[in-house]
Amino acid sequence: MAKSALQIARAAYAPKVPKTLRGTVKIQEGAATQSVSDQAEIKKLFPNTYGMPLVTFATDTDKQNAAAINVGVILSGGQAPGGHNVIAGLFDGIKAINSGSKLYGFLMGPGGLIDHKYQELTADIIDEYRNTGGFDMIGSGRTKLETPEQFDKGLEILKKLNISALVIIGGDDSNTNACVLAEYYAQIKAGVQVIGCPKTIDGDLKNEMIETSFGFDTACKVYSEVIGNIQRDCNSARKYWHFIKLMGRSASHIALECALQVQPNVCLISEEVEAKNQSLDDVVQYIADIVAERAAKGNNFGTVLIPEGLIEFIPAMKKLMAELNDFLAHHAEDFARVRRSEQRQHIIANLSASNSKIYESLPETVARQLTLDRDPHGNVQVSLIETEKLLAEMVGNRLNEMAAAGKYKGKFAAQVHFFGYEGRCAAPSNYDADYCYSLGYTASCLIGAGKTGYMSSVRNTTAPAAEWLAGGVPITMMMNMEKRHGEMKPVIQKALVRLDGAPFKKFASQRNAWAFNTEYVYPGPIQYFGPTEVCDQPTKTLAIELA
Ligand code: FBP
Repeated sequence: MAKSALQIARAAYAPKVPKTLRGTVKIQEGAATQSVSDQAEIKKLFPNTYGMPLVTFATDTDKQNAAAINVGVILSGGQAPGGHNVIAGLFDGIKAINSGSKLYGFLMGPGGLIDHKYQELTADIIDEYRNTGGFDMIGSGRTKLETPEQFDKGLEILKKLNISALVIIGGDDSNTNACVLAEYYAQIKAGVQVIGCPKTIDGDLKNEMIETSFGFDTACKVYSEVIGNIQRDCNSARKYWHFIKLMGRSASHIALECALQVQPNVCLISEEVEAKNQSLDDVVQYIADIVAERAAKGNNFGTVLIPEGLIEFIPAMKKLMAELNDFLAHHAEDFARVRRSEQRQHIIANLSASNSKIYESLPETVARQLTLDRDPHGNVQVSLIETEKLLAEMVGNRLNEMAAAGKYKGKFAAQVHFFGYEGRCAAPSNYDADYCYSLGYTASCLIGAGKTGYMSSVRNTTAPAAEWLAGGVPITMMMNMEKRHGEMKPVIQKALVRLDGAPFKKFASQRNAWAFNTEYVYPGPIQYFGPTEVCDQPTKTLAIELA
């Protein structure tokens, strides 16, 4: 593999780790846990892995003599910067337990376990990928591990390779599956532990014990750099409004973090739109009013940040999408037989009157995008819905109406952008390189301590890395019951932006000034070398949350 100069220099970077992980570790067990809600149902579904204690690791003075272990690892779902470092940390951790330990990577996601596609990850391979972005060491995929047949098929290869622990690196859905798998293997006494690691650029896998999911830091820094570049261009030419959609599926954490970093003129927060029960029309009017007010001062330019999942949070659209999800889940085969040109009419005829009316009012492209295949977890693929174009077009139309009524005088020209994939495989920031390596190493400690059904947890991450706290959280603790594919299922609760949380409050207190004045910040690229105040800062979200 040809390497860039940065890659060569980064290979030498030694990730910073909590000081408790530097020698042999001992486990400390805390209090028993409960799921976040629906306790009775979750307890019934997870009799072997429910209620386990929180655990932390401390330095041990006794030298341990542990046996070699074989461990499997899977990268699951969307790419996130730092995944390779989780694997490197895990590798170094199991080698520290016993140098005869082996690590096997299952290829292209959970499907690799079921199809018995794997590769032994030796030191040479691991060294090639230290501190690099991407998931290409073993690939990733979105196959949902959910049936006992899949679990049994996986167990065949685990037994063949003498693997006694499996680490699943994934988002909320993949960690939910990790928990179901842990419970199943515990129930059939398979002798295989399952450990999860919190990954997703979306930042929505976090709670009291998981401060952030890895990849969020780097992805937001990459997006903020390019938004900053656009803002500088925008402020130089002063002739365009840039509508920028940002990845993040449901939650608006990425949009909020980027807003805190770049101070745009407008940033929509889906969770607020929902809380205020706003319609699409309200959102359009909100933006159009800011455009008009800036135009009145001669500023016919600006930036609008749009979270990827916005459309699902507009209450009327949410109801429509819920009915559409149920309809498509229950009539998938019939719908596939309907001719493409007749699909829109078919849906209009089959939805309830109110939803049918809204669906009918949508532009053709958006209506079609709403019926595209769901991902294997039943989610609408919001990255395929072009809300940035929809809003730019609707704001333009609204401004024309306002101009006709004498309420707007200006020039409106829009440019649209979608930043998503360009941030997911970036070289990890120092924060993500350190955090990921520590998460992987902690996973090895959980394995060494015989735990299963736990998620690796590293906390206190706004302090210097030496003071970070490594431990494990029972995955059942993060669960609640939700409707998926038309059925109630136990799933890890997604962490949405909290409107009473400090990051949102900070944004809300400043957004009017950013809307009407031009107070852009141009953060520039991630720095890997240089002073700590430039290279080692966490996201603003985390810094504000933990302040
Ligand atoms: P994960 O939740 O699996 O980490 O995926 C995150 C994400 O990047 C979302 O932000 C986005 O909506 C989705 O993946 C896109 O999925 P795909 O890579 O399958 O197009």
